[in-house]
Amino acid sequence: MWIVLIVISLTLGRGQAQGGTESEGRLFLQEYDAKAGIVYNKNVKASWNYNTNITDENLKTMTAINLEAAEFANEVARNISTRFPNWKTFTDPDIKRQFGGLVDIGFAAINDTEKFRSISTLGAELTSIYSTAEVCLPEFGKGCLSLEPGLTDLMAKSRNYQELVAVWKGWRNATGKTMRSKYTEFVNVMNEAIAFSGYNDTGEYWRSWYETPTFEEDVKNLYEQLRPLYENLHAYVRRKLMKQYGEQYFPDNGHIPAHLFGNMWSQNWLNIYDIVEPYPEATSVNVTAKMIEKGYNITHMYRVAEEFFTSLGLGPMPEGFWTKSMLEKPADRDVVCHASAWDFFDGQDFRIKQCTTLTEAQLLTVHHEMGHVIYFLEYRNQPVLYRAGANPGFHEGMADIVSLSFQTPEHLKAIGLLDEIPKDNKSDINFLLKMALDKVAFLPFGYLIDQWRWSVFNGQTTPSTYNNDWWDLRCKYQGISPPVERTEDDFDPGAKYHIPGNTPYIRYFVSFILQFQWHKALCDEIGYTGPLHRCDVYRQTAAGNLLRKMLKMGSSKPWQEAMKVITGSREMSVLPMMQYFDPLLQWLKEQNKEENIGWSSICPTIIPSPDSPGSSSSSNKTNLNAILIYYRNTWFSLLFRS
Ligand code: BJ2
Ligand code: ZN
Repeated sequence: MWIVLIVISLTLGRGQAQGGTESEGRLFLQEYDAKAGIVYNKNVKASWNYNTNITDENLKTMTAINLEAAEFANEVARNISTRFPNWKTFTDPDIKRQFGGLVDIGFAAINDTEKFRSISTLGAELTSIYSTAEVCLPEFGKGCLSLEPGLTDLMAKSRNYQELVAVWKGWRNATGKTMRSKYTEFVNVMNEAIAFSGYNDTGEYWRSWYETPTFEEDVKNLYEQLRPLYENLHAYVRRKLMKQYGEQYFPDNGHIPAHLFGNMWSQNWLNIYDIVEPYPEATSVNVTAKMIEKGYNITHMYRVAEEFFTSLGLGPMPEGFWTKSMLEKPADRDVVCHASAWDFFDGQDFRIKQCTTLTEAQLLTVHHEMGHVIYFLEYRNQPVLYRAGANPGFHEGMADIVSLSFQTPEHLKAIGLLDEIPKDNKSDINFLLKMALDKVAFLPFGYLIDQWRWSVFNGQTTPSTYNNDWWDLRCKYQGISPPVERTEDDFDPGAKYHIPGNTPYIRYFVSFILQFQWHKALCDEIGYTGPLHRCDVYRQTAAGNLLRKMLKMGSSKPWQEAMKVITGSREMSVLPMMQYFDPLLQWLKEQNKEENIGWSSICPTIIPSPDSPGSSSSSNKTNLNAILIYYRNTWFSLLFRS
């Protein structure tokens, strides 16, 4: 009896001195999971309410609930450090991974409630400026238009140079320009908050989600390998656009004016396919026209996407998806139209919010958003903490992988959006060029957005050079120039959703690599032996099964392991993308024989504005920097043109 008592007290004593045991840790996580599901659910609901009905009332509620969620995260992290001070010595890697996730509470770590509240409020206000902006175009016989559908449609269809300038400039005046000082404040308070979590700046925090110390270098290398593909596309498209609009509009530095690509941000060039089509006499595909001819409506678009996934054995969308999603733009209130997919963390409620219209581009976005929902569905049985992509690029890769099958002539024929599958080479080049306008044109854009933001977060880019540094990157990577003068009164980054929306962007660059790797893996899995660009995995459950193995892991393991499950390798690689586009690259090189590929690295002058709101006009040093940059650019451009 004595001996037993001594042993028990020793065990307890030792337990207390060293903190909770591993099995207590496991119980703690179970309890956490049940509570976190409720907290997350409440938080997402409040955010949904704001995003689908922008009102002050909904903003207040969302911010209050955000604060509750932050308090919960803090409490959990505190509990861990008091009850499990030795959790890092636990042997179960899964418990350690979850504890690691729980103590890394991001912005919630800040010890000042008001400052935390301001992160939430500033983010919502910036998104609201973006989402409610309008541009009035009376000089072109048009009234006031919002981005979706009005301005997007004009950018896609107008071939009037001056009208395109007006839309491009009008959008930037209505959005970025009005949010400059708020954005500066937003950056400062986020950086201040993230320091409490031990990060040097917000960019470092965002990059930590990739669990790769060499991440920045890795993406740079991937980009460099793909650069020739982009440069060849750029040179070819430049020549076609010159023919369309006239050489007088093209600067002699080899750049293309940024408003001529059929897209507000020059990120996706699909809408100018008609201008750049290689062989007009061969087959090309006009999905929008076919959708209209076939009597598609909005629900039909979502059913078509769902059917693709169910044909692989994935999905379907749960019942509530159809009743609770916002699939069309409501007429009676302001909403955030930018499309998105939502996981409500209760294992049943999954929704899409999209101001859907009847076009091919929108049909692709429907597939993209539904791809996210498929990922949500597959990992719904994981602990709440692991209900995320293996890294953010994985989520985007999953969202986009279907687009590679969906757009093949084989697939479009199978679902009645194309009459005949073309077999000739010219039609094949037409098809590949169209895919390049979507997938290759995007690469530098996907890469540069966070180059800019990382530089803002780490202080290398200050408010006095926000726009200058933005255009340096647009010029360096995309080879494009603004069609009208830009100054530091403008804030062109703010005209792109993800800047006010505060969504990291490098995920999309990563996704554009991954989706080709996975597409190849799925095509190999089903025994496909033809050219990679004509592979369609529709109705192939073997492909669905392989994909599912990766999806259902969520973020429970480092992404390299999820990658291994699907591709057999732990690395990101550009080879499948290069293989996919190789026939086009060879063709483009031939077409570009007489062209100067590339462009001058000398960028347009962005005029500094010492007293622009948001620029730190009180700092002489930054003003001096801005002036120096002005002279540097002027000098360089004089030199170049002479
Ligand atoms: C149209 C698409 C995003 C996406 C939305 C808005 C921000 C995050 C989500 C997340 C998904 C998740 C988008 C598509 C390709 C390039 C980029 C662009 N909207 N988001 N909740 N795209 O990725 O779906 O839905 O991970 O949970 O922004 O620039 O248009
Ligand atoms: Zn996405």
